[in-house]
Amino acid sequence: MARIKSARVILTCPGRNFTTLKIETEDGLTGLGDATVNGRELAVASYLTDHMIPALIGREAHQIEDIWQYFYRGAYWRRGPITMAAIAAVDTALWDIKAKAAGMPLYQLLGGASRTGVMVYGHANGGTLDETIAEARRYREMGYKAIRLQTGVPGLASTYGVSGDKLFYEPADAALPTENVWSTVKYLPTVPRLFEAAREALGWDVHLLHDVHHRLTPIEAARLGKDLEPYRPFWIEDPTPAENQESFRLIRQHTTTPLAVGEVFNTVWDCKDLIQNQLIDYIRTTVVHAGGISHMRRIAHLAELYGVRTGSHGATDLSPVCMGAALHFDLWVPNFGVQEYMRHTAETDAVFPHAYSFKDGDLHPGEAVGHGVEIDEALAAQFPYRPASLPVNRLEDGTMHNW
Ligand code: CS2
Ligand code: MG
Repeated sequence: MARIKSARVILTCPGRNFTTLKIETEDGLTGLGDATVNGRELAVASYLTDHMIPALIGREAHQIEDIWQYFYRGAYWRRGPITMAAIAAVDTALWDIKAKAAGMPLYQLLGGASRTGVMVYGHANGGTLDETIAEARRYREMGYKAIRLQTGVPGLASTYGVSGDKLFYEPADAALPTENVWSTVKYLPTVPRLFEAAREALGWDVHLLHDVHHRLTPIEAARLGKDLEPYRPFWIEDPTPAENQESFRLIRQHTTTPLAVGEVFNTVWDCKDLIQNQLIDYIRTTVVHAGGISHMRRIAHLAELYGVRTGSHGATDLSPVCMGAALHFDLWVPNFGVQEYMRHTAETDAVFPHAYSFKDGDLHPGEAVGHGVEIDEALAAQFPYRPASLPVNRLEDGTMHNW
């Protein structure tokens, strides 16, 4: 028996804001869960502190499923990014505790390793095509087997995924949203040119990916998919906004380029139709945004029935706690595809000491008990929360668009 004695939210900003939940049981075990929603860190902190933790204290920490159901079905206003990140944090912390109580790494508790390592993809980006290809070569030299390519668009001052820092990417760049400008007409021709140059420079023994970041209409996404077919992308991601899951059918009718979606999804209901109709090839839901380990397993099991593989989001704004838990999930899950790996700053890694490590293009969660990530609370306190918002996007004529 391990009654929950305390639970509290730790806000810290070691280079960027993170919301972390720490749960402690009466027998002295502690567990951590990531609750970070980029630009909405305080909302999740409040949902946990004001609406969940009071009902969590005193519960049996080992009853992970019952606690998950209590906070999901018990919330009349259910689902959504804030609610599901808060539930995810509790779920992840409880799995951390249960694995520690069992004296084993979390992946063993889930069912053991299904592979020797977790293939990850890094982010090669640059203001110009040449800069991006040079970055891609650098990632190849670091041993990456999969590389995401994002390049500047001639005529646009900025675009998604092109950053000053090359190993990590933080788009929440101001207290109030900065306004970016977008042009699909200018963007569409750049990606085939980028992939042609990348295949020329890197050859075919490397997976190449691209994130469209929700910015095309379905028929424009179909056009891009067709244009990229000669270069065999591993996937194009978020080709069109996925509120209308049916719109992926139109893309599917025109191209065999693999499709990935789901980093903004927070429950299986957001992707059930996409998976059951085989409209996608990779599901990108994450431990922190999609209800934790417990719900990610449900999504993965549904996906497995339809040949859809996991490809979890792993941006800098998902904390090392999420990355650590995700890697245990990735090592176990039978229908694994790839794990995104945007590195964290040195100060973030210092605040969140972790057991996972990178080698030859793979991450491995390590053999520490639990998910293998801790928090240095004294150091975390030295980085107070700082308001930061994601940008917004407008077309050149001022029309609001998707960022
Ligand atoms: C992106 C993210 O990594 C990705 O695939 O979509 O960088 C996303 O823009 C950020 O996580 C938003 O906070
Ligand atoms: Mg993305």
